[in-house]
Amino acid sequence: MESTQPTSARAPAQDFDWPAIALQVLRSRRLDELEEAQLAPTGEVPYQFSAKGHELAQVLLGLQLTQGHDAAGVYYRSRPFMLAAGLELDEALAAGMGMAGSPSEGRDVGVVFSLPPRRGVTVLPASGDVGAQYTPAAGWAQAINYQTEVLGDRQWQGAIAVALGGEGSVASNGFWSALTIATTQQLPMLFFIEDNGYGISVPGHFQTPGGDIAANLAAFEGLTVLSGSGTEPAETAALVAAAVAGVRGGDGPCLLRLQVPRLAGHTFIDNQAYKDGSELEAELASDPLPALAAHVGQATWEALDRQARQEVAQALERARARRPHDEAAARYLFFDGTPALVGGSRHEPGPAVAAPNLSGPRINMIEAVRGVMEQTLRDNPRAVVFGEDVGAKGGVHGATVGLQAAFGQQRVFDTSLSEEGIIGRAVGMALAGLLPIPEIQFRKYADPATEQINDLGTLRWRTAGKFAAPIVVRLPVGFSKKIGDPWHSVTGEAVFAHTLGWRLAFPSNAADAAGLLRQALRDQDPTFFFEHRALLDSAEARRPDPGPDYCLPFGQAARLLTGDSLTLVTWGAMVHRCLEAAKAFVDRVDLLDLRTIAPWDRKAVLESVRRTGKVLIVHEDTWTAGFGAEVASTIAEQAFEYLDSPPRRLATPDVPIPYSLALMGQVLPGVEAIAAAIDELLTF
Ligand SMILES: Cc1ncc(C[n+]2csc(CCOP(=O)(O)OP(=O)(O)O)c2C)c(N)n1
Repeated sequence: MESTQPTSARAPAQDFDWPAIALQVLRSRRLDELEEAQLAPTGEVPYQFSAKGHELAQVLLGLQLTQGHDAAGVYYRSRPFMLAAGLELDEALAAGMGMAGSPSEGRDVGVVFSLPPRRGVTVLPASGDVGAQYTPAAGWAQAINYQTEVLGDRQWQGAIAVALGGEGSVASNGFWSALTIATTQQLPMLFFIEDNGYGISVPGHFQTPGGDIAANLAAFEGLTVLSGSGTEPAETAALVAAAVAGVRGGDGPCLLRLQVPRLAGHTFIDNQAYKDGSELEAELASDPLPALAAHVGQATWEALDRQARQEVAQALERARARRPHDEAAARYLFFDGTPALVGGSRHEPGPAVAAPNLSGPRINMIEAVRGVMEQTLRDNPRAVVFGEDVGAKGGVHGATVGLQAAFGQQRVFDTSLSEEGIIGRAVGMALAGLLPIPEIQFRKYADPATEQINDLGTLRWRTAGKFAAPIVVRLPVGFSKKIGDPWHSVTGEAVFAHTLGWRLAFPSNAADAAGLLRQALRDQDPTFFFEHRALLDSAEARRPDPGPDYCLPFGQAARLLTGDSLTLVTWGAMVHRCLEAAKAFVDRVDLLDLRTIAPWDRKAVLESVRRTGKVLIVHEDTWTAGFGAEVASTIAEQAFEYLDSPPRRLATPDVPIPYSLALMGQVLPGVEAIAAAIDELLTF
């Protein structure tokens, strides 16, 4: 095998504890064999992934991540690493069986792991999405620098973040996004690529030209690249040690590519028909175990193997004695008062005032948002604000003007142009104890971050409450007063309302914006915070500054008009159009501004509809499966007998927002259309 020998001056003349390494390798191997021979065929482990062939490389890595604040982003073939990081054999088996007492408590696939630190490394909650492990690891790496340089916490000195991945994952967005972040910022991050030549059945040359990511990255600036065997004990050990020591020692990021065989199918049901006989033979010939046996000596090897087999057999008994998981499946989606073991800001919030100060100076929505961020940065040293153009420029909407000058480039910073990177990095930083407040420049540009958004929403749930990454993502949304278009004018709240584990605020005025943002930053769940472009600097959304402690809990609608004939439910910029339209129907319209979409105030809506008997729901997001459908169906289910007419909706038809104002006027619900709908319903 071709190899780039470690050249780093930091490459240590390390004494490796070969018996300890061999024992971990053997435990992993015997575990895989047990599953393949017995537990997968009988269905006791219904979804089995073997790591045979990868063990040596991973164990060598795992045994070196002991700093205390090291972190690893792993993937489904990382079980040997997990064992080296402190996962018990019976936990590993219980995970595959879906039993209680496993890292996910039966919620996730048995090899999709997470682990609070046991031997010095935190295993970040893994994802089933190939490549999704990279950007959170980059976020942790950035947090290492933040902890030492900004917070002065010397315990983080020398910590590193590692992301493990197969060669298939080097084609993923997450890999490139993290590589950009780590190299441009010179973060202490190791990309640990286990190249087994196949992504399920697809050969490596589909993932990177020529199939060798190390060769292709040889000239990448700011990156140390190492490559070689992941199966020859001395060589693999030297490479892993050099990579870890270089990153720990401050050399900046490193990519280490190790060639390993995959000695089983992708999963248990994959028969590898796409490999021919000679290839399978060659793979068997590069099994790392015989070389390792020779390295430790046959007698020692055999004794260790007996020990490993016995441990695995005993672990099976213990795993089988575990209860099937019996906790409510709905638990841990949101914070329920049980603090996570890893992640979330431990900052003590200031006092909360429930009523806004009504005599403060009038502020617009963008000032309200900026003010809360400024206050948070001042009061909480763990708060960080970032996104595209938020640094020197102060954001394309002006929300962060002056913040970088006031708080410095490590607390308020521009990012590379990758929304996956913005959200994934935020996840890693939150797991490392910071409070990230990322901005996505426009709602539509959250599209590339979808994977990280979805994975974050289930992170607490997947880890049965052990991990949490509360972040508040600010997103300017909707049409602007002067212009529309399909890219900058999306609201799309229905998609986010459907995204599990997230809360969503959609304020219609400056005071609500301040109260909701402050509340979101104190709470423990990931939150989308919508800032409507037409309201950022508009007279209708201007309000007296509600004061520095004003907090507005989520799920509380505001009654803006009181009436007895029709309930009008709306949110965001449509609130102001509805207010205008309702002027012609004095005392008849009960107007509710939902203010938050997740959770939404069902109680207030149902109470109102039970009084009025009629309801109109108005929103800017498109019609089909819009959030209005959710509100309408809830009313139909829970207040049907009170209704005097069918629930009605008015929304943007299922077309994009056009550029020309005339065309835009055709699609957005306008004051006249709203008034006509109210009129029609009242006379129904
Ligand atoms: C985003 C995403 N796309 C596709 C898949 C399906 N899938 C699971 S594993 C895999 C191959 C990954 O290969 P590689 O990264 O080389 O790792 P290996 O399995 O070889 O260790 C694919 C395509 C997935 N899980 N996630």
